[in-house]
Formats: sequence, structure tokens, C-alpha cells
Amino acid sequence: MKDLSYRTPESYLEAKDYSLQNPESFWAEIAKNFEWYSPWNKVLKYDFLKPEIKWFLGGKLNITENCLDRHLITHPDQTAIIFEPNDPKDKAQYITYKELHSRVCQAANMLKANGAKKGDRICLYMPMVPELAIAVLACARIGAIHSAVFAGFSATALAARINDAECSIVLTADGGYRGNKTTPLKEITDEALAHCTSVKRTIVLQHTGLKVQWNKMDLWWHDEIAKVNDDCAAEIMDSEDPLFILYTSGSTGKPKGMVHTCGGYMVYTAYSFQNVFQYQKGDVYWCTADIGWITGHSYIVYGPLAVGATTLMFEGVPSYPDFGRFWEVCAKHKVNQFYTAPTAIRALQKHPVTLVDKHDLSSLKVLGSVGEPINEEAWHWYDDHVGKNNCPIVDTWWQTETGGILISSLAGVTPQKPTYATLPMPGIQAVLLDNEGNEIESSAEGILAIKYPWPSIARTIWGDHERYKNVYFSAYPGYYFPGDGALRDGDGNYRITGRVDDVVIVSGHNLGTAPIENALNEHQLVVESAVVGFPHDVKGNALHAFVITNAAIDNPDILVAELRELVAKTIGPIAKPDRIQVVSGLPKTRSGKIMRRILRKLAAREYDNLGDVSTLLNPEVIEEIKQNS
Ligand code: 7RM
Repeated sequence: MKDLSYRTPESYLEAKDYSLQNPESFWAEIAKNFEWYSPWNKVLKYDFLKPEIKWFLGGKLNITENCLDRHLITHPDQTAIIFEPNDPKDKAQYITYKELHSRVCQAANMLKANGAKKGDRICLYMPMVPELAIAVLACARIGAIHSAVFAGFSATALAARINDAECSIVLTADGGYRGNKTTPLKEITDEALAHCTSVKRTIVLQHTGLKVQWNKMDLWWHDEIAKVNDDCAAEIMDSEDPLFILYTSGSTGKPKGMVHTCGGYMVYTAYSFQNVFQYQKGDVYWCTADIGWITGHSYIVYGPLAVGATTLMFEGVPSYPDFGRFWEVCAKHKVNQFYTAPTAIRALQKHPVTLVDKHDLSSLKVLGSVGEPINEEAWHWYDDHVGKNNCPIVDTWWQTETGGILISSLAGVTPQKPTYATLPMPGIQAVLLDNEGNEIESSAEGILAIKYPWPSIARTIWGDHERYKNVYFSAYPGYYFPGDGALRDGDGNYRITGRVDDVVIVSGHNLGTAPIENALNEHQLVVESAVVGFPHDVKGNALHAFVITNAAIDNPDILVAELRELVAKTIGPIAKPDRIQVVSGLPKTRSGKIMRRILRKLAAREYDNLGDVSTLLNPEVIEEIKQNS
């Protein structure tokens, strides 16, 4: 395949111009670099008001032909997947494109032998082992829709996702390793399946050797795989056939099953991977996300494999056996591009820098960040200690809904700016809106919106198109509304400031919680804060601020008074929180996002109704917050 990336500022600018002048030809030119059984007859059909979005209409393809088969001609013996196990004492695995192709075809035949067919939903509740990537691709091979559920989720969360998508098969494992813990995945699956009726088969990978209970519909992966060969023609898919469902949390308790389709998702993940990371032939690329999240789907599996890259999968955690593990793995496999989350960087930053320095990181060329705004301190620590001030950092802004990176610098090609995701990718038309929905020009702060579709935008919410319309296309008609606020500098660089969908109406005034948090964070003692609304007799709603401080507070009253004053000065007296509570942590998802839904319940003292907190990174903070509220 042709190199899809712009390697110079000039070719980048040229592409950017062209994408604005002639967006359809721009995307068609990129899409031509893939294998299609038959070409599209129309590049794009869209209506953001309806909403309806379709790309490469009439095109026929199978994404696995693009991720596997075509590389067999050019580089069958290149490593496709490097697997680094949880325990450094266990052997790494190196899976070539040829072997991966064979194993995917076998797994696809295993699924078929168990009744799976095009359009069926298959739940993947698996540890970060090569078989998870294989399962993803095996589903895609036969046109079954995968719905991966992060293996840290509870039985309740798993059951809700299986039921929503009405999955007929679950692929799981006896267990998975995370540091010195083993998660009993089969046991959790059993617990979930007690509340599911759609599932006909559970296929269990033997991985940890954990003892499992055996039920009527359970089958061992190794038994089933032994029965089939590795000859499996790819299902011919329409460009707009669903490829997968991935759940993401919304502002209500019910998760949203974002639906991604074959053609556009393939084109955009490959294009963005290649450009953002500036991958070159022979490089080893590592994204530390879990395949249970969108980052793993797009930038461990599909994007890298579509361009024929070597992608590393790691089953463990950054802290095991010590806080130098990431760097040990980078040195061991001579990683060239390293992509992680600010929350991981902040955790590692707390430990002696000798844990970084003792590993040879000279192979690193590019560093990436994803998932939340990266603060200045973490950015510089990453740049100084990991990148040795010699690796561009790509701060990549995107969402489960966008399928791929929309705003980021291109490593070494476009300028970086600490804490800024910088510029929209060529082909992405980002704008800033004021509260009334008018586009604002030049440098300003506002609501981020996208005014033209891109190929990997989610097409709907599984089973709830109305919700899709309401959440993303109704607040600002004619735009895709991601729910984030942003700041733009004079050069057009974007800095994502946080979610704006958390608007609280206090005494009839619309108050965004993000700017209040930013004001609180200005105080020298505050490291992080979260503001939510709670019901108030007089004002309708009032504000409750949770703040984390960087030192023990002897006299909280003084701090609280200073913080209220700070908010009053920065935003106005109306925004002064009624309550300011100093806490040691905020409830967060595993990817580091604050769970505002839970904070809202805590602020409202609705303790019986917190919902499922088992998916949190730090469920223990809930008790603490209750105790000292
Ligand atoms: C990829 C992913 C999406 C939300 C998004 C933002 C936040 C993600 C950045 C970021 C600032 C970034 N998908 N977010 N990346 N904020 N800078 N580089 O994280 O669906 O799980 O989350 O994450 O608020 O809307 S996600």
C-alpha cells in the first residue's frame, strides 16, 4: 500500500487545503489505497439534521483483507503483533502476518462452526492477550459484529452490554492477569449470564489455569479451534455494514452502544494512525490502552494492522513488577512510537526518575497522549524524562464516537504546543461555537464542534437512533457536538478544556462546570477539582465542588473562603460553590475520566442509588467522600 502520510509541512498544508476545497475527492483519494471488492459509487451522503451519515456508498470490502491478506504478498514474515505478558519472566510472543492470518481464519471458522453468521453480535470479554485481537479480527472476517467489553468491568456492567446488543456468543477466558491480581473472567461471565437470555454459547480461552465452573453451553477455545482449519474466505461486506459496537458512558446510567461501520472506519483509522505517529516501515509501535476501549480498537488493532505495522500488546500494568515496567518494555522491544494516557504519566511521575533512566529509551521517536487533557507538569515530565527532549509529543483528541483521532499534531511535521492538542487533521473541519451556537473566529474559548463528517464517525447508537440525535446533533443543529469545550490560540491550535455537557442551572443562570473547575485549579493548593450541581430549595440547583489539594490542609475554612473568592473573581459571584469539600481522590473510570454521575449522587446525598461503582479505578474514595461530606 502507498504511504498515506504527509511527511513534510508543505505536503501537510497542501492536503489540508485540498481537503477543504474538495472534501469528497480528498477522502476518495485516500480510500483508493485500500482493497475493495468493488468500488463505491458515491463518496458521501449526509444530513446532520436527520442525522444520517454514509461513506463510500456501495463499496464492498472486508477490513481483514486489508489488515491481513494484502500484507501476505508484501511482508508475510514481518511481526504483526508482539505480545508482552504480564509477568516479565514469561516469554514474549512474536506473531507474523502469515501466522496472524492463519489464526484469525481458524478462529473465524470456530465461530462459524458455533453458529455465528454475518450481523450476529458477539461479546468479547477477554484479557489483553493475542487471542483478543484474533477474536476481533475473526468476527470482522465473517461479518459478525463484535462488542468488546473491558475485562475490568463487573458482571452487572457486562450483563447490561450483552443484553443491549443481544449477543449470541460470548468469548472469554478462565482469567486474566493484571499485576499481582488475577481476574476470574469466566466466573464473572457466569454471574452476568444468569441475567442474559440471548447467549447460546460461551467459548473459554485457557490462560491463567484458574479453576472454572462448567455449564451446558460452555466450550473450551482449544477444543473448538482444534476442530477447524485455517481456510476462511472473507465475508463481502458493504461499506456501511456495522463492524462493531463499543459502549461508552453517557450522562445517564445507561451506556451508549456506539456503532462503527466497515469502510469509513478502516480508511480513517489507517489514515490517522499513519499520519499522527509518522510510522515507518520496520518501526515497533506500542499503545498501552486495552482493546476493551476505542483506543485499543483503532490504534492497537485496526489502524496499525491496516498499514502493515508491528503493534505491541501488553497484558500487564505500569506498576508491575515495579513502576519502571513501561520503560523496561520499551527498551526490551525497541519501541519507536509510544502512546499512553496522562493518568498513567501522572502516576509514574510520582516515582523516582531512576526508574525511567535505568532503561535504554534511545529507540523512542514519538510519544503520544490520549484520554484527557494533559497538564503542563505531566507534559514536561514526559518530554524531559521519557523523550529526552528529542521526541515529538502528539496530544491526540478524539472520542469513542469519532472512531479516530481528530485533533493532533503530526509527529515532527506540524508544531507541538504543551497542553494543546493543536490542529485538526486534514479533512476535519473543527469550529468553536458560543452558547447560542454561532461560530466564533480567531482566538477564543467556546464549545468545540465539527461541521463536516469524517469517515469514522459513529453512525448511530445501537437500538436508539433518537438518543444519537439528541446527544450529538440537537444542541447545535448542523454540527456534530462532542460535548467538550476548547480554547483556540491565534495560530488555530486547540486546547481541550473539559466537558461542557455538565451545565448546571443555578437560580436560572446556565453555569458550565468546566470553567468553575478551571478557576479552582488556579489556586496554588489545588491539584484537581470537580464541580457538580445538587438540588437546592431556593436556587433550584446549587454547586458542590470536590477539590484535591497538594498538601494537608490545617484550616480548611481559610482555603474554602479563598476558593469562593477566586471563583467569584474569575467567573462571578453566582458561580460560587455552596459547598467545597476537600477530598483525597475523585471517582474515576479506568481511563482516568471523572465520573460526574456518581459525584452528582454523592452531592445530592443519594447514597443508595450510586449505581454500579465496580467499574471505577478507585471505588474506595466513595466511602471517604460520604464520611466527610
Ligand atoms: C479516545 C478517548 C472521550 C473524551 C473526550 C474528551 C476526553 C480524549 C483528549 C481528551 C483532552 C485529549 N475516547 N479526551 N482525548 N481531552 N485532550 N487529548 O478517550 O470516548 O473514552 O473519551 O475524552 O473529553 O470527549 S473516550
